[in-house]
Amino acid sequence: MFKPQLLAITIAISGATFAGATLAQDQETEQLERKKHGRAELRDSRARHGRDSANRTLQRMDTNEDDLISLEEYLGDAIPRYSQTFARADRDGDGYVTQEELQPSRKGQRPQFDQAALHACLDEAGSTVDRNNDRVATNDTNGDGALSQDEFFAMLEQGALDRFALIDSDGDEQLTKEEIQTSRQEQNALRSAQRKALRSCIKEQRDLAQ
Ligand SMILES: [Ca+2]
Ligand SMILES: [Ca+2]
Ligand SMILES: [Ca+2]
Repeated sequence: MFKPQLLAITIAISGATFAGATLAQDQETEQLERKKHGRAELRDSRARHGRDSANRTLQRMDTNEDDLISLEEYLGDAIPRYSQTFARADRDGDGYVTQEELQPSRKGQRPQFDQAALHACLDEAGSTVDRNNDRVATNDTNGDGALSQDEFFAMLEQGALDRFALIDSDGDEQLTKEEIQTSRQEQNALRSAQRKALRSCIKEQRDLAQ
């Protein structure tokens, strides 16, 4: 069920700074729900949650109330968050985002494992997770080795455009509730496949270390 291409896009757009938080939140919610419900009920509740969340997204972004989200409405929702995202990424507050600042924090690292072997295992499992190796290089327009606010905003803008294109499956430059819902379901499935690959690769590394 892996769609490597889609997965790559999903990961690339989710980005280092926000992906971790969302994932942790998802996992926490999932664990809580799993405790409360059985598996079948969990599936129902997920479907309900998916519908509700697509409805909420539509309500929030659809400023002209035509039940569709145009590219303009989509970007209008994303742009106000750029400054906050930049401020969070620029950890030392010098106005530039470096490659080091884009790396996951030490807390999220797994130093007890051979990182190269872990990555090889993930690659083999079909996980094409973008490990943010060249986000600075890719977006550093003036080549000074760091991302200015303008360069960072341009990167976020491109991410939003890519995300819109990914959701807009019929390419009519309008997002329907169904397109949002389907895209959420696909992303959730990809994320869960990804988590599964990570779990099994970590287990493999742990077994090897013993
Ligand atoms: Ca609209
Ligand atoms: Ca900085
Ligand atoms: Ca569409």
